[in-house]
Amino acid sequence: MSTQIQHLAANTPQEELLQHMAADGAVIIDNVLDSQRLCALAQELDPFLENEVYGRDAFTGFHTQRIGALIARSRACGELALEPQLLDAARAYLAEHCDDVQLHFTSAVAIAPGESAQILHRDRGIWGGYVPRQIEPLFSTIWALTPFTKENGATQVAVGSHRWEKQRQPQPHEIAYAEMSPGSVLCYNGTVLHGGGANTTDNDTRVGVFLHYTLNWLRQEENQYLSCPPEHAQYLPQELRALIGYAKGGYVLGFYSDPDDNSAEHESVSPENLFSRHRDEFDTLPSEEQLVSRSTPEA
Ligand SMILES: O=C(O)CCC(=O)C(=O)O
Ligand SMILES: [Fe+2]
Repeated sequence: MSTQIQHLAANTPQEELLQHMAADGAVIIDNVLDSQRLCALAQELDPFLENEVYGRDAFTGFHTQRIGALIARSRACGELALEPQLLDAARAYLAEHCDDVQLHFTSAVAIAPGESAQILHRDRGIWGGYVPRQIEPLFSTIWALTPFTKENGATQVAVGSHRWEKQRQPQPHEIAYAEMSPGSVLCYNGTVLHGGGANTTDNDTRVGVFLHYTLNWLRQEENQYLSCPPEHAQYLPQELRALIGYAKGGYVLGFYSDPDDNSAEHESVSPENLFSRHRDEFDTLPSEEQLVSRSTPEA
């Protein structure tokens, strides 16, 4: 096993990407985005990054900006969340433990000069350790908008540490840096140890767009219904709305009833109905056999 993060070409077959995720817990796909898409992302995010609001503790980083609600704020970020190569990979990677994935977290993270290295952690810790280790809950992406270098805060990853026992800490030589060019993307799971790097440069801020996917039956880290409320969600493509949670995750999982509707037109229906005049367009009933088999865990 290598202590470097492997780099793959953008046209690498999905199977190979998933092999690296399984072995290393992380992999980089080089040069997925062209300069036009990078410009659009920068243009849409710059106004928010101009607000100089930094983290409030060592974990969020006193020299690090974090901008959320990216689906409501940036059309280019929405397109990125639907990027077929990555979304398909997320679905395939997480398929063992869910019927589908959902978008879990969006953030533009800018690490400015003077930032120290973030403590290494496993992102699955947000669920407090209650998700058993045999269930991998996350497929996460960090898209480089600027170069990521060891000097400017490239994400640190302890390659293969998703297979370590919980207490093991990496030796310095076991930590790799996600060095990559703008338009490249780091994929990593929720169990591999990682953290933002220190930025020791004088004037080189590192900016990445974080889009994390999780099992559609787990609570999302970023509350998408508040970060992208219906007034915003109505303008999104249907697929993106469904991806952030405005869809059912199973027969009844995630249904809603309209509190102001006395005519019962929107009673126990899919959130898709908020945006559609066709009441049951998105409600397909499973057979009785399917319902019984889905309610019974495999031995
Ligand atoms: O900024 C980075 O490279 C990583 C940040 C991170 O892992 C986190 O905040 O959970
Ligand atoms: Fe993290």
